[in-house]
Amino acid sequence: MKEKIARILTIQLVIGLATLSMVSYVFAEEDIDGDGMADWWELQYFGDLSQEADWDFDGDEFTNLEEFEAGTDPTDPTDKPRPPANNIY
Ligand SMILES: [Ca+2]
Ligand SMILES: [Ca+2]
Ligand SMILES: [Ca+2]
Repeated sequence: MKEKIARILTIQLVIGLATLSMVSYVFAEEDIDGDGMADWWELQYFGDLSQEADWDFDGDEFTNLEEFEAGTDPTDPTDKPRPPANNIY
């Protein structure tokens, strides 16, 4: 009888951890200052939420929002979004 109870508790714990992971994911999408850039991303690169979406922190001519959407480093001018496909030809 005790073994059965122990197993049930283990399963509930695993379910609980999975639920916690989902909550963390939602938090990662959070955008408290409403500038379209996820706050974790702003904190990772700038250390705070003071940067605006249309600013160009590293001066590579791509806005912070464009770099966020492209997944490039907004503090590194050599890491920037690829030019539009029609410029290749
Ligand atoms: Ca934000
Ligand atoms: Ca930039
Ligand atoms: Ca950049």
